[in-house]
Amino acid sequence: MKRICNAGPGRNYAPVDGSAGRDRSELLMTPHTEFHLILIKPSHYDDDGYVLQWVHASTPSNTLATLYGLALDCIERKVLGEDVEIRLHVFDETINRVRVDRLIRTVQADGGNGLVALCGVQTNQYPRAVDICTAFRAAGIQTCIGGFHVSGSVAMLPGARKELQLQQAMDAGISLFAGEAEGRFDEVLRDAMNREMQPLYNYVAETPALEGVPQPFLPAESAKRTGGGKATFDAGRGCPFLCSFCTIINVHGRKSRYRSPDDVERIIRLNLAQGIKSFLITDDNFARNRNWEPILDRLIALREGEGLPIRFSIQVDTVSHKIRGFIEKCGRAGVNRIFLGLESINPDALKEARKGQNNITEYRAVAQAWHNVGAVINAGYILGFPGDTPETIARDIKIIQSELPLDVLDFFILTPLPGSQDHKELFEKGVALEQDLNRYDTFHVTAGHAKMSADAWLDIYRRAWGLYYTPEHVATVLRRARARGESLGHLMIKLFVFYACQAIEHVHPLDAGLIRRKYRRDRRPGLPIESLFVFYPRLALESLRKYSRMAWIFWGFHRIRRRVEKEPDGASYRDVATTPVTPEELESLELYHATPAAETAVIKVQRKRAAVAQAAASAT
Ligand code: B12
Ligand code: SF4
Repeated sequence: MKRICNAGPGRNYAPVDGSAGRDRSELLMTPHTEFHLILIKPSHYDDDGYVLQWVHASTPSNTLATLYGLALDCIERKVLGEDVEIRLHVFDETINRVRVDRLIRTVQADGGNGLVALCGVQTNQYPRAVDICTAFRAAGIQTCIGGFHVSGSVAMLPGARKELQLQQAMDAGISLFAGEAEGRFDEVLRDAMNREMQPLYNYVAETPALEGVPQPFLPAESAKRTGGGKATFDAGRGCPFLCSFCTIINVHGRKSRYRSPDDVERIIRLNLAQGIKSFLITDDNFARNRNWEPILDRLIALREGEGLPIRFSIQVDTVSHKIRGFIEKCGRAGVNRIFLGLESINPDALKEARKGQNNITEYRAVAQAWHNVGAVINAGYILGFPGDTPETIARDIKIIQSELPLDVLDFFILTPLPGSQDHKELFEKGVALEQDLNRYDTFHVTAGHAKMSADAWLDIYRRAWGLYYTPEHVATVLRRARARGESLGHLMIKLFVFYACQAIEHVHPLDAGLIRRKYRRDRRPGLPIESLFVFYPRLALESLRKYSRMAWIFWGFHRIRRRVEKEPDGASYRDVATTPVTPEELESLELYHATPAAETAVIKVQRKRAAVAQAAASAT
């Protein structure tokens, strides 16, 4: 999707360096200034210092889509004046190589007016973003970094600009933007045009309303190379809960802000017009979007009324089944995959993480409720809570396999992300934390642990994938899906991808993609550029090894699928995890007796149920 000029819904895409897309005679007749707006969602560096890039990445960037939508709106409204043409370039670095030298030449050839906007920069991407900006700054081109690293740091530790590496960027002439860009992007563009960029735009305290603001949009060319042809949008922002590892509540706030059903319908239709039918709704917790019902009603009308073939992936919490009508309407609206923040099956860990809304006695019910509407469940699991050891983690994975009907399970290393309460507390206590921000990607260890060395922690993190995705368990997950009447092809691919990304690339699946791209010269500053004769033979050998391993793993998963498909009586398969929830299971399942905290949770539930029964009895 690189080098797209002023492309938007209903317009033709035209290359920036070509004449197509502009009426040259018109340009010659009017006084004319060019302003290049270059949107870049940066990637980050791998352990060898090369930029992590793929031919096809796992997920599109919604932040990039949001900024792209805002940029199109600025172009439409000619916010820089009638005589200024804003030329828009967009790069998702996970799939596009950013040729800084060429971009500098393009901007300079047109008079040097422009802004390089580094979009949605997370902590692990911040060093890469700074490196890209530094190269543009050396050529005198203005740059600005926005996203969760800047916003989270400014929101939680405004006095730690140096420690969180914000001050160094500002000193190097890079502007920073904290907060959300809706309603503020014009100001940034005007300042860039006038060459009056401020070191820091700080809007973290003022979260904008989302109804009627420009909608996220990316041209199909990009969407087709990410997430298998998915588009993204945030139907809302903000979450009411208080998880201590979470940065979202401290940046987007705890109050639900949302788009209107009309906005959502417009996003859907724009994407359908470019052949995209599948969507990732990026709300961290769509179940807590206060507008969920009108939005779902509209989606149901589009699906059931007009027969539009739309499908959605959403993120929800573990008590979403308690919201009356929510899951049923999601199913009718076309939700076919959910991301569930399970995080742990140990109530002590959940309590420490202030994730009080997660009650392990609800896990089986919520998972079964989502399966009943045909959704694949992708649960997130965090490794490294204070009580965790390699042994308890291995035990917990076994319990999950046999007692919880989850499909995909993906693991994260507990990481004190700047912007979270955890990070703030550790920082204020002076606890030593990883200084290389590039490693805050949730698959590197960045803090100490009371019971595990950094090596032991990383080792169990890497082994956890193999412990969950055993051939036996892959077969079990497929058998459960077959008993629900689902076809197994897509689910098998998901299981394969989540296992293979870690096994082959040692990268989290959400950060990964298909077929690694690596450029010799795109290496982290400070590391040597390797010689042609070292780099290319090694890359060739590495690729050969990786792709033969990938083919072997795929073949293994494929064989399991074929075997399960042929098994007799597949429709009547049932195991402990898929057995409907009963009150008696509180006595029998290991989930409820693995730790003293789990037993306490059970006692509490039993007492509560007894009190409710007693109250009901005395009322009759
Ligand atoms: C969807 C999502 C993803 C998607 C896409 C990424 C994306 N940014 O779109 C995928 C699956 C790829 C992903 C992966 C990961 N993610 Co993620 N992701 C999200 C999620 C849920 C939504 C992002 C979003 O669309 N937000 C809505 C947009 C509009 O808000 P925004 O990003 O803040 O952007 C606004 C402002 O920041 C500002 N802005 C942003 N950039 C710029 C630039 C300029 C110039 C200006 C002026 C303004 C500006 O304006 C924007 C519009 O208002 C967020 C949580 C959240 N609610 O944001 C986590 C989040 C961003 N992810 C996070 C993390 C850690 C990751 C992973 C490392 C692992 C993981 N735990 O999932 C990987 C990294 C992989 C990668 N290469 O990106 C963290 C980042 C925290 C941090 N301090 O680094 C978050 C905050 C969640 C959390 N765990 O706390 N993620
Ligand atoms: S439920 Fe999710 S979004 Fe909400 S506070 Fe917890 S981690 Fe953050």
